Amino acid sequence: MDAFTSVLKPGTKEAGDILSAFYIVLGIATLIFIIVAGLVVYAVIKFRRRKGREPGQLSEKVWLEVLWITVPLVIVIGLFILAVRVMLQVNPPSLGHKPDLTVVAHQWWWELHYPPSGVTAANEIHLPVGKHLLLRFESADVIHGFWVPSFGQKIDVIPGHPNTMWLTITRPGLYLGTCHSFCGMGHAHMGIRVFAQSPEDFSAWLAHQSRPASPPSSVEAAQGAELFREKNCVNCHSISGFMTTGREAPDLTHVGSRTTLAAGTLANTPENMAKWLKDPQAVKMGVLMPEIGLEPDQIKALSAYLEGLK
Ligand code: HEC
Ligand SMILES: [Cu+2]
Repeated sequence: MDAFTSVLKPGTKEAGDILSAFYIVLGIATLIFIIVAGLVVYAVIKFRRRKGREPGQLSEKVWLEVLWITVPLVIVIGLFILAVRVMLQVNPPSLGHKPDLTVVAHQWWWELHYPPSGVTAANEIHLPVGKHLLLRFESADVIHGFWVPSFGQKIDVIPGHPNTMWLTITRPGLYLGTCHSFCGMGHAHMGIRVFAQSPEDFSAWLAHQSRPASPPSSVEAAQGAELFREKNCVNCHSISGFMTTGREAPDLTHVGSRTTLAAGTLANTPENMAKWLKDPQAVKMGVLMPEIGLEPDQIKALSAYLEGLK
């Protein structure tokens, strides 16, 4: 799968528009730099100090004054028109439009809601290619920032002040990003992964996510499910079809289908799941999940249950 990690590799129509505007501005600035620097070098050499010769002096040249006022003015007006056009293209009004995805930032993970289908997920975003989508950003605690470089836009995620972003993804693949506003101890481990899929694949993913969790498929997994209730995991986490009391931690209904754990901190493997459950603080310092104090066989059972939640 293609991976997108740079503003110079745009993956959305909007990011492409922004990058084109950037290149135009860069081109004009480079041209001006070359002209000005060239004239300076020319003047330094041509009019350098020589015995018995003073450099000639110019004053009250009206045509020169008019020239250096109008040329920059025309350039600045041009840039202003360019900027306004790109802003209107990239950021049309979102009032009255329903978001396709609501992202709620938490210390230090992302809660995801797909309002049209009622699906709740966490950390790993799936979106369809080729659709004009509206994303809405909220914060559950402090100021965070949503920054996927190939989407071209940095969005501040501010408590009590939802922000929005429009995007039309043009290329399927994996888009990597991160929280861009320092939000506490776990900030460095608040990664974003966006899987841009064909509309068919996305619909299939969404349909799968909307299903309740599959029941435990082995004796060990059944013990894990029992422990999940006993060890108070349910106070913070929800598993649809099993227990949906917890609201303050990632939804685990389909945790086994994610590629990473704890917002991109670990690859999602049974070993890493066990490492996480043994001591989350050791994996992600400051994390708001306590160390539960589980025995090795309890960790094994819980891992078997959670990894089975595909
Ligand atoms: C006090 C609330 C709390 C309790 C109790 C709790 N967790 Fe968590 N858990 C969290 C938070 C918060 C996170 C998100 C951590 C992060 O990524 O910063 C988390 C993350 C996880 C993840 C990773 C999810 C993902 O999407 O990557 C798993 C798996 C998990 N917890 C399992 C458990 C299990 C099993 C228990 C019970 C033994 C448990 N948790 C108890 C708060 C809690
Ligand atoms: Cu953050």
